[in-house]
Amino acid sequence: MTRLRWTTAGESHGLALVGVIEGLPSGLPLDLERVNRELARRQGGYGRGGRMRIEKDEVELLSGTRGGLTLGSPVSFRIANSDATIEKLPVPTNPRPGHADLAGCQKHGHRDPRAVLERASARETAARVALAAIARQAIERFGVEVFGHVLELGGVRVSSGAVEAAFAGPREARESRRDASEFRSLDPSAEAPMRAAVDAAKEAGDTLGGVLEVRALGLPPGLGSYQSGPERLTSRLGQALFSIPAIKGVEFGLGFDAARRRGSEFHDAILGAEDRSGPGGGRYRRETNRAGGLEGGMTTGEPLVARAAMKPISTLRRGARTVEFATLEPVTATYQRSDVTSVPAASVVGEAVVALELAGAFLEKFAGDSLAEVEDAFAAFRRRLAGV
Ligand code: EPS
Repeated sequence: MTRLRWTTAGESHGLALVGVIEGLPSGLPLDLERVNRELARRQGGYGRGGRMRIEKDEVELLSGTRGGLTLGSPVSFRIANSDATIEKLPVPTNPRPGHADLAGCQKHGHRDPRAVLERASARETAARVALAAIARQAIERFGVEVFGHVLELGGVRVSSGAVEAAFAGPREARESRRDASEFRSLDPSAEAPMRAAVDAAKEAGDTLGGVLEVRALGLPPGLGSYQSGPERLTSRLGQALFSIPAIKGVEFGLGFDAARRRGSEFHDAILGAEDRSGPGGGRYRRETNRAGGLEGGMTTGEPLVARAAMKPISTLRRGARTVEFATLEPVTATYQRSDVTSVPAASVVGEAVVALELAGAFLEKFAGDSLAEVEDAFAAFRRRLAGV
C-alpha cells in the first residue's frame, strides 16, 4: 500500500506533458472519456488566447491498467502538445514582470527566460487536471462530489443567491448550468457583464483576474488530521490551491471575514441529527458552516468550501515595463500571444487539485490495496460512526 503520490513532467512547447500517479487501489474502473472531458473543460472559457485553438488535450494512457481496471501499479499517461516548437521559439532578451522569468534566471544563472518559462507555464496544469480526473474516480463512487466554479471575474461578482440555489438543487442541474457558461459560473445574469469586462480588457491590451470557489459535498468527517501541522487537511488544501500559478489568496469558509467577527458570531453550533443517512452518516449536524467544512484540520462532514483569488495574467499585449538583460536599458516586455483571463480555466484546475488532495486523504483514512478493501474500510467506519 502506497500513499497517493503523483508527479508531472513536460514543458509548454515540448513534446508532451506527462503524469504519473501511484497509490490507487487495484480494481478501480477508469473512465478515460471522463478524463478527456475534464481536459476539454480546462481548455475552454471566454478570454482564452490563440494557443487553445491549437491544442486539443487528450490523455494517452501508458501504464497501470488492464481491461479498464487499475492494477495497483503506477498509472501514467501523456498529453501530446500540438505546438511542440520549443527548439525553434525565440529567446526573449528581457524578463517579463509577473512571470517566473527573472527570479528563475537568477536562480539558474542564465539570461534565457525560455529556459524558465517553458516549465513555469500554466500549461502544466493540464497534467494535473488529468491526474485528478483519474484519482477522483476512486472517491466519487463513495458519493463525494467536488465542484469548482467562478465567483468573480474582473470585478464582476456572481449573485450568491444563484450559487446557493444551485447547491441546494440536484447535482446534474448545477453541472449543466456551469458547463453551459463560458465563464464556468452558476449565475446566467453575470455572463453579459463578465463578457463586457473581458472584451474591454482585451481591447486595452490588458488582462483580468478573479475568484474561484471549490466545494466538496458528501465528505465523511475525519479526513485529514490534527496530529501534526503538515497533515492538517487545511494546510494540504491550501498548498494544493496555492500551487496553481497566479493564485495570490486562499480562504476556507468565511475566510478573511472570520477575522472581523466575534467567536459567538463565527462558530458553527453542533446539533443532533435526526437524519443519519447523509454523507456525514453520524449523529450530528451543524447549524451553519462558517468554518467551510474544516475543524482541527479535519473534515467535519459539512460541505468543504474553499476559495482562491487569481491575479490578472502577467503577459500584457499593451506591454509591461522591464529592462534588457544585457544593458539594463528600459524596454517594453516581449509579447507573443496570451490569454486575457484564465479564471474560468483556473476554476477547473482548482476543482482538480482539491479533488486530488481529497482523494489522497480519503485513501489514507480508508486504506486498502484493492477497491474491495477500501469499500470494506469505508463501510466499517460508517457503522462505527453511528455509535460515536
Ligand atoms: C501560458 C501562455 C499561453 C497559454 C498557456 C499558459 O501559452 P502560449 O505561450 O503557448 O501562447 O495559452 O496555457 C496553456 C498552454 C494551457 O494549456 O493552459 C503561460 O505563459 O503560462
